[in-house]
Order: sequence, then C-alpha cells, then structure tokens
Amino acid sequence: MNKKDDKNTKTMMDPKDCTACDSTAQMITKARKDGVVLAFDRAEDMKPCPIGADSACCKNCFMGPCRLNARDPYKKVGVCGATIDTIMARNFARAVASGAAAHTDHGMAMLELFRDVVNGKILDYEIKDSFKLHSVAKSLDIETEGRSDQDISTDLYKELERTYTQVDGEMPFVKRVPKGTLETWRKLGIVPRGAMREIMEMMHRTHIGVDQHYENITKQANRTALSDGWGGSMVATEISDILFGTPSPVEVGVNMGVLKEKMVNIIIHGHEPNLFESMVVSVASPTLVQAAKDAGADGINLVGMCCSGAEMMSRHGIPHAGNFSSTEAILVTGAVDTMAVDIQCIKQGLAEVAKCYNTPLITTNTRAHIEGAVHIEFNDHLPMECTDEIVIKAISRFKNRVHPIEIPKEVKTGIQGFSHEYVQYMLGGTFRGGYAPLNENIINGRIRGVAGVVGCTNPRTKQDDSHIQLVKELIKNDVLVLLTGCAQIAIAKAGLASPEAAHYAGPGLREVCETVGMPPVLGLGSCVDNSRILIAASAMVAQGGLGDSIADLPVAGAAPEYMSEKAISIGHYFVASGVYTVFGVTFPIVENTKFHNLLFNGLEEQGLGKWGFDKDPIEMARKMIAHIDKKRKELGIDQARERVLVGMDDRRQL
Ligand code: NFS
Repeated sequence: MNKKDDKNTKTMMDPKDCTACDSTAQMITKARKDGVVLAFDRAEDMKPCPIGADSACCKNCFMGPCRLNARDPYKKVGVCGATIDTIMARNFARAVASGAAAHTDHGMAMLELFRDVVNGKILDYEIKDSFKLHSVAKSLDIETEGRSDQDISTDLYKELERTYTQVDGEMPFVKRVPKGTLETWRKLGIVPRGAMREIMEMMHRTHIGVDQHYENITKQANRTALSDGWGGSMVATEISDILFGTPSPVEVGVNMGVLKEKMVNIIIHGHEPNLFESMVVSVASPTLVQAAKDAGADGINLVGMCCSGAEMMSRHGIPHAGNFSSTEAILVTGAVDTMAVDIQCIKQGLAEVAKCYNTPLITTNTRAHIEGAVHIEFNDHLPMECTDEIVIKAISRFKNRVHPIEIPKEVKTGIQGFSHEYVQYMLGGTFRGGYAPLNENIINGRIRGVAGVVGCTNPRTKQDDSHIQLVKELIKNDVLVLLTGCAQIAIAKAGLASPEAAHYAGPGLREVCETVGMPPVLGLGSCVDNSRILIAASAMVAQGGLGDSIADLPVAGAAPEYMSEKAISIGHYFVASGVYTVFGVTFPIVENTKFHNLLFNGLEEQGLGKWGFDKDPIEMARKMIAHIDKKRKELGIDQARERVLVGMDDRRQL
C-alpha cells in the first residue's frame, strides 16, 4: 500500500525544503493531500545505515556481513582479516564496476543497433550524420577518402567492437587521449583493454580472498572507470550522433508546465535514445493523431525526463519535464497519460504512484521489468510495434481520465544541444573552427577555467538547490560551466540556460558570452555524453598553450547531488583522466584512512586527478576555483584577476 496514515503527515518536511523546483514542491503537496507517498517522504522515513554510509561494512562473503567502526577504523578487521582500506576499496571499486557496466551495456546496445543498420537487417533507422561518421572514423585512423558510408561504417563497427571484447591491448578511443595523459596511464599500467575484461576482472578481484591491497584494487578501478569514459560511454555518444544526428543549439522549454491538459501526454524516461526516436515517429503518425483527436484531445504531446529526455532535448528540441527527483511527482499531476521507460534510474516506486493516478507505466527493455508495470518489449527490428502500442494505451487513458488535473505552470526556455563539435564552431567560426578562441580566452583570463557540473538529484538533499548555487558561484567567477544529465535540467529549470543569464556571469565570461551570444552554461546532453567533456578537454590540450595532459588544464568537475553508481564511475573516470572532481551529498569512505588519502591526494601525486567532497555548494565552488587557480599558476597564466567574492546580497538573491 502506498498511502501514508494521517498521523505521520504532520511531521513531514516542508515541500519547499525538499526541492528548489516549485513544480515538484506543488506536486509533493498534492501527493500528500492525495495520500500518495513519493521518494522525498520515503527518504525521510528511511534513515541511511550509518555503517553502510561510511562503507565500513563488507558483505562480499557469507562469513559476514562484517561491520567495522568508522570512528575507530583500524581497531577491528573482518572475519577474513580484511582491513577497513580493503573493505572500502572493494566497495568503491564495485560501484565503479556497476556504473561502468551500465554505461558500457547501453553503449553496446547502440553499437548493435548500428551494426544491424549497416548490414541492412534494421530498416527503421539510418545513418543521419554522415559527417560525424567520417570524423569518428578518421579519429580512429580508418580510411575515409573515396569510400562509401557503408564501407566506413563496417570498419568502424569492427573497430569499436574491440571496446568491449578486446582482452589485451589498448581500447580504440585511447587514440583520442592527450599524449601526456596516456603516458601517465601507460606508466601506471591502467590503459583500459576491453570493457568486459575490465569489469570482469574488477568483480573477480573484489571477491573474498583475492585483491587485498587497496592500492592495487584502486589501480583496477582506474582502468575499469576509464573503460567507461573512453569506452562504453564514448561509444554510446558517438554512435547515437551518427545514427540520430549530432546536437546543435536549440531552444527548449523545461519543467512540468510542458504538459498540456488538452493533449494526450506521453513521457519517455530512461537512457537509450532508440525508444524515444521511434516514439517521435509514432506520435507523428496521422492515424494515431486522428485517434487522439477522436478521443477528444487536441493532439499528442511527447515529452522527456531524465537522461533520454536530456538527449532528445539536446538533439531534437523535445520539451523536458524534469529530472530524476521529479519522475514520481509528475504523475501526481494526473495529466500523464502514459509513462514509458527503458533502463536506469527508473524508481520501482513509479509503479505504485502510477497506479494511484491510473497512468499506465510501461516497461520496454528486456533488462528492466517492474512488478506492477505493463511490459511491451521494444525491438529494434520492429520498433513501431512497441511505440504505436504505447500511444494507443495513452489515448485510451486520455479518454478515460478519472483524476482531476493539476499541471504546475512553470516552464523555462533556454538553449540546449552544445556538442563538442558545435562548441568549436561557435567559438571559432565555420572557417576557423577549433578550440583556439577558448584557449586564448582562458590564457588571457577572460575565462578563468572550465567546470563540468553533472550528475543526479538525490532526495537526501534539496532537489536542484546545490546545482543552482554551485553553478551561479562558478559563472560569477568567470568559470565556464559544461552540464549534462539531471544537473543540466536543474540549471535549465532555474533559467540559467538562456543567453540572458550571462548577467550572472563575471565580467570576463560575460564578455565572451555576449560576443558569441551563448549562455554562460553549455548543456551537452545525457550522462553518457560526459564523454563529450573528455573530448573537449583533449581538444583543449591539443590546441596548445595549456599543458600536455588533461591534468594540466584549469578545469574541475562536480556532481553535487549524485546518487547513482554510474555517477561514481563517471567521477572516477574524470579523476583517472586528470580532473579534480568534487562530489556532494555523501562520500562512501571513512576519513583519515589510507584509502581516503589515496583517492583525495595520492592519485594526484601519481599524475592523475583527485577526488574532493563537500556538502556546501559554495564551499565546493571555492575548492574548484582554488584548483583552477592552482593550475593557472602552474601554467604561468595566473596574472589575471582576483576572485570575485560573493556578497551577502548575492547569496540572498540565490
Ligand atoms: Ni546520470 Fe541519467 Fe539523472 Fe543521475 Fe540518473 S538520469 S545517467 S544517473 S539520476 S544524472
């Protein structure tokens, strides 16, 4: 039962403290009135286990689970003798392996689709971006001159398959890694081979009685994470661009106000673009549009949520209804006629909430069924069979709507869809495309540095709030911000994705934004599209003037509201690529231990990046800016300006 009794309702947290998103707050209030429980309330109800939160417990075998005391971490060991460092390193490494597996399996699904499009077995999709096909092929030294797309694609498939299956040697996209970074990886023995091998070895090593040195476990965690960033995730992004088109800037509305009371509202939530791409075709079908009209609707309204939403928003300008923490809340509007999902970040709680509002929740992927949801399997060979049926279910629900509708009004319009390719045209012009202007503006100090702000929202913290505060603080200090995933949606909802938001930026960044006509934050797409940030970082190194490895760049990363293992994998591949990366909410490690010291200092001494942690977004920004300034100093380009201190007035405005 999903209802909560009245006596508990009184003690609940004020919705305004649960989220900075007014629409979501409005729906939390309504849900409570309707007696429906959302993740925000479940989070209040379920206090995190303190031993687990510190990663001081091990359940990798059945002599345990063993619990060590985080306050006195070296006092005890597990039954097998495992120390706190071994236990934490194993738990951390398994999170990396799980996150990497999610991204690489997603990438592999895209690669399989590509293979069958190329060999003619799948006819409903095609290669939309031949230019991108050629540029990816060239980056892997595949001959393109005078060859057909078909031949290039066949070679590209064969080459990229190695990303997964190769047992020895270096992964294909390692060719894109800057020289200095690659030398460090080779010296440390962490160049990824094939993702399957790295993930398998990671799981093996973390089995009871195998790898019991935290440094050696971390070494394999580095390699596993890199097989995600420069492997599975990068394949997912590049192949999706080839098949569906490389994003370029597009104006899009974001937040729950994109739902339309008089239309059949369909939400797609998940991560793989093929389902969504097929939905776009289905909702345009004249027969189905007519069926919707016959049911009394003005038409069909297709919107996205979470990462597949972020990807479709960036690629095609499809409206986006909200990020991870809003997926249950939006059902409370009563206006969602169907929510169809595929993989990742799909809360099981959606099934109960959907039931309360008579909304069909449809699972579509063979890997992800949910008890209580309807399963309509999506098949790349016959995609419309599934997506047409989803539309039919939605029309039928529209016809039989029984719940009163309450749609929050908020919609913020901004510019999305900044692929790394577009960034170079935008800054360099069509004829002079390149990263020279970005590097020049960094060197002359107009842009202090670049920050990637990425990752989830988490009901353990006020939704969107840390993202907004962090990003405002960064741009105010002339740090250009690149966004992906749910962070991108949080910032879009706050109205910071429009060129007018340049007035929040410091004078240098503002000047660049106004000259180019761009917002001070650039949304790059979904979480697998973090690979675009890696490519942009490599391009900055290749352009010259900012060192010879990613670790030399005045850049930093953050995931202030993360919650998933995928985010740990992303954070770790940024660290292993040379980036200082700060997480918020919680960090699953006991402080003042050897493993903690390795992640937060030791890796940097090895020539990689390092981890940071802070719950306070302003402190987080301070740490990132201090790191950027340190790198500027090391590069000898620190003559630029002092940091702007944010006054009380500014903080109040935030
Ligand atoms: Ni990323 Fe996307 Fe969002 Fe977090 Fe989940 S949707 S892959 S994991 S919650 S950003």
